[in-house]
Amino acid sequence: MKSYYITTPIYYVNARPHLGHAYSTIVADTLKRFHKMLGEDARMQTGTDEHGDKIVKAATAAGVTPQAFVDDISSVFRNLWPQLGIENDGFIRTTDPEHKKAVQVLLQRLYDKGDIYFGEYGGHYCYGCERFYTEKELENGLCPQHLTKPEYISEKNYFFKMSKYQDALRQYILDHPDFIRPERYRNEALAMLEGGVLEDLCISRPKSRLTWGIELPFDKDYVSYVWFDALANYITALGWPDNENDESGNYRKYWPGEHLVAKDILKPHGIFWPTMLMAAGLPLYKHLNVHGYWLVKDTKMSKSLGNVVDPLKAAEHFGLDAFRYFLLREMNFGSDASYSPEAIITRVNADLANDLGNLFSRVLSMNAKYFESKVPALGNQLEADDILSETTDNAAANFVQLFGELRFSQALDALWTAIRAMNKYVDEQAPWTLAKSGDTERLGTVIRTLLENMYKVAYLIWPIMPASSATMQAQLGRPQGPLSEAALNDVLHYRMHLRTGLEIASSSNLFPRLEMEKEEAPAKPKKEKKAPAPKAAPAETGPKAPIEFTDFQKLDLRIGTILAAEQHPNADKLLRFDVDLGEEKPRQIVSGIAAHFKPEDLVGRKVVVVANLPPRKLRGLESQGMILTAEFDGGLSLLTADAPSGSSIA
Ligand code: ME8
Repeated sequence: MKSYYITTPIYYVNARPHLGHAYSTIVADTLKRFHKMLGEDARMQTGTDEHGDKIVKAATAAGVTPQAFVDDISSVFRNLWPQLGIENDGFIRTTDPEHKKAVQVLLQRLYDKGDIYFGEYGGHYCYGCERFYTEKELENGLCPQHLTKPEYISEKNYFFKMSKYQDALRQYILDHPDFIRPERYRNEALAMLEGGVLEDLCISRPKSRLTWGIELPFDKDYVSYVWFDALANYITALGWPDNENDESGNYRKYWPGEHLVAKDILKPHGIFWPTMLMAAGLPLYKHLNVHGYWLVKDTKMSKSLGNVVDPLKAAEHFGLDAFRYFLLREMNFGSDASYSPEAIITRVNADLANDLGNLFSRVLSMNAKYFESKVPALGNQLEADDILSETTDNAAANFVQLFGELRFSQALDALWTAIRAMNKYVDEQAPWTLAKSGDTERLGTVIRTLLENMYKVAYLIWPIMPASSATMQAQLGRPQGPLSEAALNDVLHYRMHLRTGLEIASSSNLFPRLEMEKEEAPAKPKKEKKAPAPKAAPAETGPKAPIEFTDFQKLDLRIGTILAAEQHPNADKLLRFDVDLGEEKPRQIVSGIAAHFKPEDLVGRKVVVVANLPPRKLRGLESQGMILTAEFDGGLSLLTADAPSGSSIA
């Protein structure tokens, strides 16, 4: 069985998890799930980076020991991941005793080989980055990351001969064009290797300055540089070095693996780590996959700006699967993306509530109405049915290809071409008209074609939205499909997956529309205060001012027949109707009459509709007209006339 190993950065425990950490970890989870779907033995690894100055400083500020501090925050990370639907197979801490021992073996191996030497070094040290900067690397004398003035430190330290591997690494990157991807980061890494001789890497800190680290096995007065310790996690987590030659161990099974990082840590992963692996005589990772930064409303997330996004709160507020979908769909992998409540609400309402959710809701409720919720048989197929299935098959194949290339946004967009085509097919095939004309065989074929195509989407969306995928599959009468190469091939290449006659869900409310809350809405420019307008008489009671006949003529009043009626998914007081006005397609009308009527009693009723009002959204559903009613003593009656649908009223 092919294996697949994906890692996230191990996060510093000096800060609580935020949106950026959640993004990398959710992406790693979806990749692991995707590779499981391909039938591979997939493993995902995350963890926490717990040594170094930064952590000591944070612990001191919190008034606790470094150990107590790291135990606390590490468990916040560990406990967060399952709540975001993440199934990590391992969680490594750099304070784990096995990791510490393994790092010492790695250090000793490089030392014995002569790749680590002792020397004097003076440099500009940034405590935030925990690294030395050369004069050239500083920007106006400041650390380019933190914009703070580094401290000039001169001391004796151990160095890793990184320069020795410079040419070999450069050649390796040239020979393996997708070793670091997307391409812009490969070019950045190459530029680092081509801009003169690479400096050797200072891999120790004297204990006189820092004790919170892994002691060097060859000099007890020094601890390891935090990055040297941290990078090794990717193999120590697999049980290296004890199982280096053990065919059945995790190291041989999963290494070399795939790394996922953001652009901030390209250098350690693109330069330090592969040269360390070369020196240790170990295979290099397969790919370094580098993503961009999440900005919040186009601004860098930072504690001081108070705009740090708590991923758990966001997932709870918007729905976990909706949040996961948004992150993968919105960010073009490799580029920066902007997070805001408006962006997530717009995306979720358009793609999930309107497109996917609405498709499931309307098809399942039609199937309930016309076939008592049983999967109808497929009759003779027409060209339109074949075109739809072909569109879905192409979309599914594109989705799999693009997702494998980490082009998540494009992959989802490809899958959505199928969802949009299905909604269009519903409108064009107009099952309600087939039902009216009694063409049950054609009606069954249309609904069955839809259900089969919907199943493919439900199955394929699992890596991104595992819970919703399971619900959708169950709604179609197939509990969570198996994950194997054969199962995926079935979904991609066969068109029939459901059982004729099986009773399936009669309704679906997967993704309720999100409403913008006051604090989420963009600030409106303040309006000039106007003098209060004279109060109009209350509309319902008092007589209204006379109007011109030409005003009355502006009204387009028509007779409509209610074809379908149901409760509005997001509002108790509203009903949603499909009303035939004699036009090509029925109109969707939303009306606030739920307190007075049961939806099922209204199907088939003739009503009077104001047909030329502009469409209006009512709790997320578009209303394309207004049904007229007469009010009396708290009761309500529908205006009606015995005339065919579409007759105009004059
Ligand atoms: O660098 N957008 O840890 P760290 C997207 N311990 N991703 C973001 C992000 C943002 N705005 N902010 C952070 C470290 N990330 C080291 C790693 S690995 C051997 C050692 C994510 O806590 C992204 O994955 O600073 C980034 O690379 C990582 O968090 C940095 O996490």
